[in-house]
Amino acid sequence: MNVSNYTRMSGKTAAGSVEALRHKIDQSCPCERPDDLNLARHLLFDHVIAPDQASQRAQFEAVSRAIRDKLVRQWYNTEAAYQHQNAKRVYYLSMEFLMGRSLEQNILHLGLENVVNEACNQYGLDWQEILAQEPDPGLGNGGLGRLAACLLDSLATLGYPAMGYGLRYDYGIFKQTFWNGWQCEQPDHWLERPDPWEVPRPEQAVEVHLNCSFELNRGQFRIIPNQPSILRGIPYDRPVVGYGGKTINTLRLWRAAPQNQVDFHRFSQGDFVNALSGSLGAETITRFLYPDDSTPMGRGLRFVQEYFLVACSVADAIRRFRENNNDWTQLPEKAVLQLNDTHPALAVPELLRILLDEAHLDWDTAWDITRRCLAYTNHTLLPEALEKWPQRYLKVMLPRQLELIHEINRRWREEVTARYPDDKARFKRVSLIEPRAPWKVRMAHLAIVGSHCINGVSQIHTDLLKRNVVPDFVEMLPERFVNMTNGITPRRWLLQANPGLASLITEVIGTEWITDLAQLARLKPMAADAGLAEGLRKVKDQAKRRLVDTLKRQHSLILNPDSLFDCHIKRIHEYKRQLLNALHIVNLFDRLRRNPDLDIPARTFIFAGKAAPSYRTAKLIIKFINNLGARIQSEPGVRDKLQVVFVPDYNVSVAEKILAASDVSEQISTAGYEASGTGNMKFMLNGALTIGTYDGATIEMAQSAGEENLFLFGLNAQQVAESRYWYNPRWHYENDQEARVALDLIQSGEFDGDEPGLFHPLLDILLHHGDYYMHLADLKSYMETQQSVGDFYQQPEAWAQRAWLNIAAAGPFSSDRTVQDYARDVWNVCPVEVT
Ligand code: 26Q
Repeated sequence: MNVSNYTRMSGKTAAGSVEALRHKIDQSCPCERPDDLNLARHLLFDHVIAPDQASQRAQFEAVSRAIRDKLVRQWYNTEAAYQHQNAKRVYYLSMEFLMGRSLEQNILHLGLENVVNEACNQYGLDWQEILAQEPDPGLGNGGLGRLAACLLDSLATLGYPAMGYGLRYDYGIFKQTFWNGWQCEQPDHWLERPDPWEVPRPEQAVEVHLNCSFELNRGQFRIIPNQPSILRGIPYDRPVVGYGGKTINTLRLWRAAPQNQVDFHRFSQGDFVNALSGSLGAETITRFLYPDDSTPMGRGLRFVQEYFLVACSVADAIRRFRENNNDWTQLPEKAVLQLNDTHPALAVPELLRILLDEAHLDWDTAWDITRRCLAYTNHTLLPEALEKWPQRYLKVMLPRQLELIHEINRRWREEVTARYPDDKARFKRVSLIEPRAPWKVRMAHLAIVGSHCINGVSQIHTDLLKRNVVPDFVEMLPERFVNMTNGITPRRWLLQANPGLASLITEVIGTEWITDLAQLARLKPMAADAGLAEGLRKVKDQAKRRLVDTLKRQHSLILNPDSLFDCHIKRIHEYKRQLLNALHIVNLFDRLRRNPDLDIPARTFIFAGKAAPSYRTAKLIIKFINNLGARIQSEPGVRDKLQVVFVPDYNVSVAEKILAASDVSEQISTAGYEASGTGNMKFMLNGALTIGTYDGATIEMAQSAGEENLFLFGLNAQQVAESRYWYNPRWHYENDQEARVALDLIQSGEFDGDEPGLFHPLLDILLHHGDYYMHLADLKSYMETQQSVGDFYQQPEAWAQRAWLNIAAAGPFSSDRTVQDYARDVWNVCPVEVT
């Protein structure tokens, strides 16, 4: 095997494999020469401007429209093939989709990078700048939304007839900036300029019936009971291009609009402003994405959003079914709706309502069809995150659906009573409605009873879900519970995010890994190869320098590219323990200040992630990390060895840049609290080594790579649960030097800047309020393990070998594998050949 010369990186050499799959598209829509792209035509006709005068934004739109032209025919063919074969379809219902930018991905998936390159040269376009013009659609909070995007990518790449259903929020997740180290939130008006990818389809609008109306009066969203109204859901379609461009599926996002734009009575009386108030109320429904963990304020609107998604999507799926079928009992053979968490759980009463009231089926038939069409994925065990909606919301807005929920509950509890006649406590536990005022509907119970399949997202999560959260349901319906470990798409997270490493891998094992990630296992026997070690070192080094340049240009952050990049990038939450990482850094600061000659490798700690606007502790943790970074920067003996940066406004595009440059991946959640994680997999695939706890899918990564090839530490989930009763953080303060050093330094005001006592709430959490997430219990073993990480980094060959062993073991964490598991065990669907 020739493993020499890994160093000459030629960008995306993997494109060769797409070439073969392109011939069909080329026949009808040739795209071999730059002129075939018709860039100038788009600039002239869409923007009425000459190429040399167009702004970069206009250039971005023109290139995107030109690329869209190249995919529409196959997009159309895909739908035609599904129609023609009357194929069973997967509908993925999600309140969130974090798709990332589209232009580069679509070019890559269509194999058009050479043509686009030439076109850019011809017109003198700055490619990187054009790519940067595209807003990163932030239609999600984090893992759940990104998982939806990875699954859609795999569904299209594998040729499954699938569609994503979501909401077209005018405003995505807020933009994050820092002011004096504090998180500030800015609105994300991502649709301010026309989006070249979306296709509005007003002719396919659906009606949503509610028993109330909405009004926007002096900025207040109001629900007016007993005034039935009809909303319009207008679909906006976005192409989901499978790798190779054969299958192009659709992400359909709904926008809310009023049925009647104006109140004609008011209008004719000259009250023009108020004549529009109802219409503004309707449009408010898809105005913005709710941030995770937000305050109860305005939650009623979130409920309406959830129903709106469900009503539009179920109606749309059923209309499509009815176009080719007239036997309602065939619905489960033709459609399966996957519920991404309980957010779309109202699909249960909604589908049942249609089958009863519109198809006029009897209860047993309608209920059987409903259950066989629906499946539910759980993403969290945190009790505060399990959705419950006040029954009065349903009473006011959806009385018929509430009636159905009561009947579902009655029948379900009858089944439970039949099996456990005297178990009153169980009867209360399994109810779909909390058995006390204010009578909330338990959405997880509704989703479980209404689905034929319920899954967790990693083995440990599924086990804990079954054992601790819904054991009564598992006893009654054991066969419905399955595990579907999450995955990530290797196209975006390796091929696109890390072209250097992608090319290196392709030079060694060819391009097959792009659509069959298990091929990476072929790298295992070569993991100790000196040429490969050198190759990895070089691509990492280049990626680090690229990140350093970007952060300098965009945020004036100055990083040392020759240091170890230790990355903790994810939403800020106490269970994810950014604070544990910070306590380690405080200790390093202390040690280096005492002894600047300490023999440890220079380290840059890179944080990124947003805190929910109402989550005060999370925001204080951000402020603490920023102050810590600033304090270290001001200490001459320390700053050459240690650096802390917080990269603002974490999103998919930022993740792509950081991952490629990472050496160490922080996956240090309190064991038992991270359902799966998917960032952990992205790091593994990009050749970073993991320091982590026995939690989520990190456990499965360790099983795949060999536990000795990760740096695992700390209490496991069982130990966390068992020690809760007697855990005493004070004991650690009194007995562990690491805890004492860190807490004393924070207490001393070392990091307070000019705001004394600023971080007392963090000390309170750790020392006086019981340290719920057990930072202090794990600090000692975390620090010891971090010491081994640092020592090991001093042996570059051994480090590279271990990184390769991790890459070689990443195959099972492809979302292609996840999708195939769902297709076989949950959806019972097959791929469809598109010609
Ligand atoms: C609920 C009600 C009102 C407003 C917001 C929400 C809300 C929104 C988003 C609740 C939860 C979420 C997101 C949860 C999430 O991202 N969970 C993550 O899912 C990943 C994919 O399965 C897992 O890998 C992560 O472990 C899990 O934390």
